[in-house]
Amino acid sequence: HWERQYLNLMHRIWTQGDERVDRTGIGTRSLFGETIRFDLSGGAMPLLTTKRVYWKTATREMLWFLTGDTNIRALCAQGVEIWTDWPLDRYRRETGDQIERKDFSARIVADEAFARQWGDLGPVYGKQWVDWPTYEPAGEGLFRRGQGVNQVTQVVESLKTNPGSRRHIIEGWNVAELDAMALPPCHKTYQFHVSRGRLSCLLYQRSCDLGLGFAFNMWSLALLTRMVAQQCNLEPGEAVWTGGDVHLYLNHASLVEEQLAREPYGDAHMAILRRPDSMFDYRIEDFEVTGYAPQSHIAAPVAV
Ligand code: DHF
Ligand code: TMP
Repeated sequence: HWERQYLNLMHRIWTQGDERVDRTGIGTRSLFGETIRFDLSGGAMPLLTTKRVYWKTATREMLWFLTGDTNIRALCAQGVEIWTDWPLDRYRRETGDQIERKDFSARIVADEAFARQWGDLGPVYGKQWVDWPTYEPAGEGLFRRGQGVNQVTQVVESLKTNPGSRRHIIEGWNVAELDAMALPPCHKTYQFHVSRGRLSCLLYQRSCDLGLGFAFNMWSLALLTRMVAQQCNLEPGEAVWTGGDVHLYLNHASLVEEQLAREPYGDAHMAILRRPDSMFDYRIEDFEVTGYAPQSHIAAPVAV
């Protein structure tokens, strides 16, 4: 079962990882440079079965990236709270108001001006993917062009016109704008590859929370590959995940123990129910998952 790769990595990190103090102060055990592969043939999808993964939440996040939006308001309005903790943390620090998360999220949804002031993550994934800023010389300096580069459109175009290229890349790591981001991108580079009519994608993730973020990142990698394959009339190939600093937070001990005691089983599949006109026309109802009967969800605290 493909999930053994994940469980084995979890076990290796927990037993042999370098224990270190990290940015969040929680502490991690970490290994550097790991790979997990998944064959997407026949509609199979890499959903963990040793705990329930909320794939619709991860899918909503992907659709939100593709809109170019970087404000959590659209997520909160759909009940997706996976990004709420970072704006919340900033709001609490800067105002001293120790508002509860659910009240903060409700206010972000209800109050547009409040959302504009407190809900933005800076120029993160969505912005860089569909509107990477460009500049042109003018007089003494450089002027920001109105419209930036839409990397997603360009990759679909290059896959269609020049499938053999080795330059099919979507990049999130905009060096000049890292300071303005709530978090510098973790899933930072997606490279696509066509071979024998099949589309594969390799993700380079510089930093991976194996207990929490990974399940979403692996799903989203496969989802993006399926969407791009559909747009380019290619069959899905492989999803290749590579992690730089792959870690387990020290406060995830009970998750690790519980998950390593479970056996993976079953294969989730996904159908895309229609063929939207472009990468930007998918809706949550377009995705149907079958064969997913996971073991119970395991809650774990997120390190902010
Ligand atoms: N920071 C850290 N420390 N770890 C992360 O995984 C992480 N991920 C981020 C932003 N910063 C991060 C964005 N992605 C969850 C999943 C993905 C995600 C952020 C959070 C999460 O909390 N997942 C829970 C609950 C999901 C839900 O309630 O819908 C899970 O059990 O999967
Ligand atoms: P860092 O910026 O100090 O590396 O912290 C980011 C943390 O968030 C780290 O634990 C990795 C985790 N993370 C993921 O695992 N997946 C994600 O998609 C995101 C946004 C973060």
